[in-house]
Amino acid sequence: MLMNQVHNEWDPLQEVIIGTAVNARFPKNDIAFAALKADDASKLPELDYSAPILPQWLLDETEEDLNQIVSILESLKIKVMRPEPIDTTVNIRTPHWNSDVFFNYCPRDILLAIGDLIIETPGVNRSRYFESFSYRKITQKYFLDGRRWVSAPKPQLQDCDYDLSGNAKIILNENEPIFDAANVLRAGKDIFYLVSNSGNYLGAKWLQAILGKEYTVHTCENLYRGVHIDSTIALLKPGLMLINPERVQPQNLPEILKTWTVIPCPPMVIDNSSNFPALSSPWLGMNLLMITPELAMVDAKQTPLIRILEKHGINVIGIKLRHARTLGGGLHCISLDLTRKGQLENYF
Ligand code: DAV
Repeated sequence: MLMNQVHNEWDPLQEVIIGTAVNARFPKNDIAFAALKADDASKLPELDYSAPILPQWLLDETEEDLNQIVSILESLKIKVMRPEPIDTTVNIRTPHWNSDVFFNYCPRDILLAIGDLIIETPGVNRSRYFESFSYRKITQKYFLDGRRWVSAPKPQLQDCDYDLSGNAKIILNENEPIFDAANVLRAGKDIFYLVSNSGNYLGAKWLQAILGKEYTVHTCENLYRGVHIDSTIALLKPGLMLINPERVQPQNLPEILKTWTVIPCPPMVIDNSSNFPALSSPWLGMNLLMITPELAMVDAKQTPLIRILEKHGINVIGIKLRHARTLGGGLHCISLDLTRKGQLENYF
């Protein structure tokens, strides 16, 4: 029996990467940076993307919160790894473009772990082109320990890959596979892939080809055209999921998911104590991390959500991540579960 794998979003968590806020700053010339913003970002205060972008106190508070999350996970006997901080002062270039560099706060976007396979995904942002390098000590170690490790074909991310006219259904053209790992949710042999500004159809096709016949990649369409799936659907345990009621209705829910019990996420508690601008929508509050099928880690201020989870038999560890919305990542984003105890199963 193969150990050392991860098959879904909920089996007992054993090993996880937690991102870092060290050196965080926003890129100024990433053509698709807007794709990182929530789809309803127009309703949010505009960030001033000219330097100096993020005050040091905000990064320090975030690192403090991340370290606290790490301590809690470690107290639960979960192994936690951190990436190497990125030098975000450099410029990167390919034959087609140059870009400044994003920070590695969200491992969820960069690496996709399915079964014994770790995939460096063909991400949407130029500024994140080499972000997987900051995880290489970790991925190399997992490779030596028996995991399979691949990098998707590097997308060229040329200007023609994006349709920024505002008229397109999503900003990505279909010239080559492009997707962030956070467009994907895992449920054993069934994999859910959001088609959105951070994932095109060719990306789903590539993922299906790499995973092979044992898996089915289900594309989720017309749910949310913004970035990533994890503030839209959260799979909690077999048969139970949390959905964003503003984005998901019975008619756009993938057919196969209709067999599961749906918890509509209650309205989010919005914390106005920091009036710093936000990269994410308020729905980032439903971006949670399952520790076991009976235990979730959730933003502590989301008390209505916590009460509903408890009603469904899920205990909650409340945590603090004060600048989650500013930095564009909640608990699911800032974590990458590499190992969960369990087998590959069929849940549908
Ligand atoms: O709703 O703002 C955030 C998703 C981050 N992974 C939103 C999308």
